[in-house]
Amino acid sequence: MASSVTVVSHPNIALAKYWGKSSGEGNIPAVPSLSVTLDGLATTTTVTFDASLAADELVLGGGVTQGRPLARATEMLDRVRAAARLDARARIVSVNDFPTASGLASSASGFAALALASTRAAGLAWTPEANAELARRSSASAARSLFGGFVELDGGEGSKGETRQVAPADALDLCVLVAVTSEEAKTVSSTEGMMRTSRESPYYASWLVEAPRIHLALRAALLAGDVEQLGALAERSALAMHASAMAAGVIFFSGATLAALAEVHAMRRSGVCAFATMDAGPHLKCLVSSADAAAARTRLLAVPGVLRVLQARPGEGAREVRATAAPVASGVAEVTP
Ligand code: 2P0
Repeated sequence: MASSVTVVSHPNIALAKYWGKSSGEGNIPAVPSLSVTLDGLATTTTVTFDASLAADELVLGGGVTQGRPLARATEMLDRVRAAARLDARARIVSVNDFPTASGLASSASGFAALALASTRAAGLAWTPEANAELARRSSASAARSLFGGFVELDGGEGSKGETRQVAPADALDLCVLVAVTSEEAKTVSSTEGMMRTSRESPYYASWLVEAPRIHLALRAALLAGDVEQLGALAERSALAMHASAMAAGVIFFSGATLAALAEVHAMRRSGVCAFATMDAGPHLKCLVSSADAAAARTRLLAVPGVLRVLQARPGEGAREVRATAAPVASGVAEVTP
């Protein structure tokens, strides 16, 4: 029996960052993190278990993909097959409508979609928490994209790495502007970057102390509806994470990232409540209220090296959608949300 499930999921942006892993099994973060799941950018993934396949197949963005991406997908599917007592291999067809592997959290939405689509296609009726646990083992930030709105992922020695929604998408009037500064794939993966940071950075120990404090304060700002405080803490988290990584030679910023950051600071000096956050890539995400979004977008677009600016708001978690047609060889599934 070939059973096919299509899921749409969105990237999430960490406001309080995860950087570093706990010792031990399960890919549990060394620090707690808190993110916002975005609308506007989407991954659509169809998983079909098919007994006639000799091996798992991965079609990413219309191209047959092997090597490390396929191996990571198979690793997740093997867990699903073991839980469902299923032998069949699977065909995975996935498309992103935003740049892949460039620090725009494509692994987060990708593994969130794959977790939900593969457990459903295997006939497992898992809770979002169980799917988040599966996703976390492949990519910790992916656990957060199973949920919508503002989402927390536990971390630290002794933590089980559980994930939960802290506030729904409409809890804050927040707009996320993604200043895209490169269409290239990044050169250092997040996993490698954080391993190098934990081994080589003289400031990693300080990060482990500071990150949980920022997380707690940011969580309180979120629950109090204080956008300005939340933005300020998000920027502090990003700068602390990057400072500790940079001291190990792990540098994700480009000249355009710094120019965009300077523009965000100029916005603040001119009275606009705008804050910046940066992940494992050269793009900058600007946090503003919806009233300031249009003006902030225009200012970011004028920064040399900013190629385009995507606009997103807090959105929904990963969800199954009805595919109106079977995935075709081009890798594009027609989807009716
Ligand atoms: C985050 N990042 O909290 C942080 C901030 C990037 C910078 O989580 O090793 O792909 O697969 O668990 O989840 C990106 O790292 O890392 C990430 P793995 P992941 O969003």
